[in-house]
Amino acid sequence: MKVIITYGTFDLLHYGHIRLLKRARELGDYLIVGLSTDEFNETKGKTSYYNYEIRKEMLEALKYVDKVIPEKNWEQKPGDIQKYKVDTLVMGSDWENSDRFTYLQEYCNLTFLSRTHGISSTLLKGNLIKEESKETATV
Ligand code: C2G
Repeated sequence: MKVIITYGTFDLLHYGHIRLLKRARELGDYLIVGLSTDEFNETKGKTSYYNYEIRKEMLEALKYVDKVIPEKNWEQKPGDIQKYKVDTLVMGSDWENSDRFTYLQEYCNLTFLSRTHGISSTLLKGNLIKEESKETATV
């Protein structure tokens, strides 16, 4: 069984995430997602709109995702790769050549897939906050 792993925050799940997960799953037979915990997001300088439990619930509802594990730090990846006998680590192209990932090629294959343009959690969060402030202004 070819095991694939990917990591991320996956906040405000959108079609950019879905296209990444779909393509990652198509590279093997089983897809594990290392989902950034709220605490880890803080170290990444990110505050997600949805907390870890909700983001996990949404990912587990996807047919492309077979297992979700917590991503608690940058250093856990070699251990995850060995524990789950990962064949390939997949990330979006924005991570290509990042030293957060290049060293992992000694543990498994690395594949970077093109990032989907025009959509991001940050964009959606900004729109959400704008809409919410409009609603409160009209109340
Ligand atoms: N992604 C994408 N297209 C988008 C947005 C995101 O392909 N429009 C991909 C990213 O490249 C990443 C995955 O979806 O591979 C998850 O993106 P984020 O939730 O933004 O994850 P990130 O903050 O990049 O965290 O250890 C790795 C980190 O946890 C990655």
